[in-house]
Amino acid sequence: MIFMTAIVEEEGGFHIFNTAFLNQTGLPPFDTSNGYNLTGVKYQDYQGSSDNRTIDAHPGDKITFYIKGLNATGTDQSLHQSNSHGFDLSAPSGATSSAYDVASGGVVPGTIPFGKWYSVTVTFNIAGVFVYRCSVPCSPLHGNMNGNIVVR
Ligand SMILES: [Cu+2]
Repeated sequence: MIFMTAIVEEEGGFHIFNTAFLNQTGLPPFDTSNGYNLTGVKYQDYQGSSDNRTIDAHPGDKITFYIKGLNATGTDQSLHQSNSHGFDLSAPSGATSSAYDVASGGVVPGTIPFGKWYSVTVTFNIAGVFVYRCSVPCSPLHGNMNGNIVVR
C-alpha cells in the first residue's frame, strides 16, 4: 500500500510530498476538513520521482491519494472559474476499463473544494502510463494541472 499526499493549485499544479509505503493494512484516520492523521501509522520511506508529480508503481499496487485543493493566492482571483479543483484518472491508451479499480467509498472523478481534502484508493492492475489531472475547469492554468503514474 503506497501512501502519498499532494496539494493541487493553479500555479504549479499537483505537488506530491510525504510518499511512503504503509506497513499496515489499514489507512490513517481521514476527514475532508483536517486531512489525514499519521499518529501511530507505520510506514517506510518510498523513493518517489524528483519532479514531484510522477508516481512510480508496479502492477497490482494499491495507492491511496490524499489531496488538498488550494486556491493559489498568487493567482489573479478574477480569473477563477470555480471554487474547487478535482481529481480524475485516465488509463493508458488502448487499455480496457479494468486497467484500474477504485476502492469502495472512493469517487473518480472527484471534486476538491478549495481548502478541503480529498482521498481515494486506487489499484493499478496493468503496466503503462496513467495520467491524473484536475477535473474541474478552475482557471486559465487548469491545463497544467496533471501528472503521471508510471506502472512497470
Ligand atoms: Cu483545474
